[in-house]
Amino acid sequence: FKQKTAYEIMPSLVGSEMCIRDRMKGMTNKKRILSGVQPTGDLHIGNWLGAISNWVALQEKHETFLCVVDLHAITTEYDPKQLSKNTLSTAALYVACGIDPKICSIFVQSQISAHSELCWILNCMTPINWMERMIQFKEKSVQQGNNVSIGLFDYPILMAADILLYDADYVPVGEDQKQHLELARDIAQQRINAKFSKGENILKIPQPIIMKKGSKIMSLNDGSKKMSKSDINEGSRINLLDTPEIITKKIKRAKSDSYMGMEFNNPERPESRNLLMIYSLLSGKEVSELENDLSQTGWGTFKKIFTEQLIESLKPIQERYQVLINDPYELNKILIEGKEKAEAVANKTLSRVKSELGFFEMEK
Ligand code: AQP
Repeated sequence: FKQKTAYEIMPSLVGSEMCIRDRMKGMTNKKRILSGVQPTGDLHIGNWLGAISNWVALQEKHETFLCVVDLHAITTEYDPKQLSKNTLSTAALYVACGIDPKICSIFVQSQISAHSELCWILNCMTPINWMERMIQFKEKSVQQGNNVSIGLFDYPILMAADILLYDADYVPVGEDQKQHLELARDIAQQRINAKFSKGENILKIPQPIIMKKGSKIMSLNDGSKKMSKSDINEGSRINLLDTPEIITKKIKRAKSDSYMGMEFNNPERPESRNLLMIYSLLSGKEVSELENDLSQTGWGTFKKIFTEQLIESLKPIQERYQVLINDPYELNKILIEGKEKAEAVANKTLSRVKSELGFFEMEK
């Protein structure tokens, strides 16, 4: 996998104002990053190409906090027997994908109670009609039928708490999370800073980082639908831990069309566009070069080349994952160290928010 460097900080959102943390920071001048993935199942290539690979590209130059957002994972139906296993496996995949635990803090969200506490405070500050606009809630609640939890509705506020606790400058995410990021900014700016700051801002206003390529990898069954862990059809996605046999089978069955040659910009061919994008990201070749090379190639041949590339790109991740998942001592150590660093930052922000919002403080 060729590391991407082309990303954009959403132009409409530029301008992260100074906050109290900037004045007090001292420890490092690096800009801070916060991001995470829910342990709702096996991570797929969309999570990798749209989010985790960006963290890898950014980690050297930023102070990076990466959580496994397990509190988010219970906002939809889940299996308690799988939660802890998926949490560990997600953390191991961060490292297997190239995150260096020596320079990044990797931790589990539910281990730091400040996330839930700040979430409650932000709940009380956020107008309900802001929440009713959230597209992901609308989409996911349709899938849940009569079983929609308050947690699912509240998901974006918990996400805002995750981000704001770390005074994150940047939040690298896929396209689907952009609206949630905008909400976090609005809550911080309009409902906390504007109402309660006496001078400097209480909370940092974060900016999303969305990669120009790979920010929305689509389903293998429907090129107009996002690839997703919760899609009931397992064949709609390639998981990072899929074996070569499974990958081959899934790509063979992936939706194609009746055209000859691969194209990127034909609106009638979303599946061709999606696979070309993935192939370009994995091979490091430009889409235009691929379109040229593959203009006379049929789906059968392309799928074979594509499958080989996928298997080759995922192999090193799978090998590193196997080493780590079989070394619970090492994984635990990474998560303990990550938690210690993250908790210190989170608790500091929470105290600051509580103090500025008028909560009673014990005499020391
Ligand atoms: N298809 C995708 N293409 C690019 N980026 C994606 N992300 C998710 N799907 C794609 C990005 O991965 C990060 C982690 O996502 P998440 O697990 O926190 O939740 P999600 O966005 O809801 O991802 P899924 O896979 O669709 O999970 P489920 O089905 O459990 O909801 C985010 O940065 C996201 O943008």
